Amino acid sequence: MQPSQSGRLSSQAMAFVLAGGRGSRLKELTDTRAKPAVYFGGKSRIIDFALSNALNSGIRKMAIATQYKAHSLIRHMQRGWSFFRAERNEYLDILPASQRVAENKWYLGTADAVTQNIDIVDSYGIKYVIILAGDHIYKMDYEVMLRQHAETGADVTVGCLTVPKAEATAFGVMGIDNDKRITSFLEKPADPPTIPGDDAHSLASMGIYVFNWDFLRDLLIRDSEDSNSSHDFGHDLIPDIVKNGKAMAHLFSDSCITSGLEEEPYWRDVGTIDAFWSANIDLTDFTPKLDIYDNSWPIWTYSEITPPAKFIHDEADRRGLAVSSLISGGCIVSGSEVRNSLLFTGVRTHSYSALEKVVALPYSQVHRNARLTNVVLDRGVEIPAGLVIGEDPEEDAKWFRVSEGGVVLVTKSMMDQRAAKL
Ligand code: ADQ
Ligand code: ADP
Repeated sequence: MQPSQSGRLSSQAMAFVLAGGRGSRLKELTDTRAKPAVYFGGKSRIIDFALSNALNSGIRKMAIATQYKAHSLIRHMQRGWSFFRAERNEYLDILPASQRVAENKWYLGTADAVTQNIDIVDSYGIKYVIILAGDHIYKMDYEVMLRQHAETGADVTVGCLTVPKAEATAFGVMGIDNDKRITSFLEKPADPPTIPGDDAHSLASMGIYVFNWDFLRDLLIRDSEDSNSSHDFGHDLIPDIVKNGKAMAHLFSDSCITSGLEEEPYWRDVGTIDAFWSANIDLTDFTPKLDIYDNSWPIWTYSEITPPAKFIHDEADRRGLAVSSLISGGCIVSGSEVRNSLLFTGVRTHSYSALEKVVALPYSQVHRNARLTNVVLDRGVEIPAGLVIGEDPEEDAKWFRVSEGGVVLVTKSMMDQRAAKL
């Protein structure tokens, strides 16, 4: 039976979203915006997934700690997430670094981002805090995790999932006992321990944590006085609780939201150009691994008011068409062929151009006779007539960023530099 709304622990919880990191492996895509503000899936930004999970889970108090290149993120929040009403006891606070403490300092680590805002969290009058990262793509009901936390009386509950051992070096890796109590925790180990009975996989922290606020508050104050600490959840606080307290693991598979379409739990870091490109292109699959059309778990966002996407014949009676693709509002596909691609708001493709596996961010434009394969176009990029990208890696690398996996990222400043030299 579903618990009644008042019995839901989410009504006594706040989400504290860490959105300060740059996401430097996304290269020039995060030159002007923080990773959580990077576009994803045709209409949204990466941070919308964590925030929508919180909202859909019943959480009505949120704070977002920003730091690196926060302008784009803050503008998005103001436009799309400003419907919280204090008179209904709902809050969404944006907490930029360096404005809260006397010494005018940046957030030193993820824990310090919370420590510097203790008074704000206090003012919410909540019992539980769920710490989230603003940079992952997944659908999860946090109420289930809160419930497990409350039932086990843990000091901290850490969200975790199974990853291939080779990838586990980028995560906090844990060992657990039969009751899911965490018995060991290593932050980004060079040689990750594997799951007993499965040499190929490790149990990785998702970087999401549930605490009782009273407990976390004391811990943060102690941590802030410790000169040996880097004030980071993964490096300092979680290993300390594993050693000296009660840390429990929450399995993502217990609370992930899947529709009839999704065969297995979906969680992606999208931290590299290759991961970003393929997670977007995957949405064009016949059976996508992530269902963004599930009305029961909507991904909330800010969306511009745009006219419908338009597909037209050109004067030579060439059809403008898009197949196996996602085309957002305001796009005009004119006399060109778009395949297995994802066009964000307001993209224009002109006659005789061809796009295959292209992620085109808002208001990018592809002029006549251009041909693009396996490309990411940053916002507002204009591809001049006749340019071919994605067929000759050496030529591409002269002007653009070619990823390890062979995806070509094109930004406005790359295009400007190219134009200046030619
Ligand atoms: P990392 O992925 O290395 O490890 P980290 O760089 O600590 O994550 O960033 C976590 C989140 O905090 C990100 O959303 C980032 O934007 C934000 N952030 C980083 N520094 C910040 C700061 N100074 N102020 C505000 N926000 C900041 C963590 C855990 C691992 C876990 C992985 C899962 O430490 O144990 O496995 O996340 O991805
Ligand atoms: P192409 O290079 O493919 O000929 P154009 O930019 O000349 O592309 O546009 C071709 C067609 O696209 C126009 O004839 C028109 O039907 C449509 N189109 C272009 N701009 C708009 C607009 N602002 N509103 C509606 N339709 C437009």
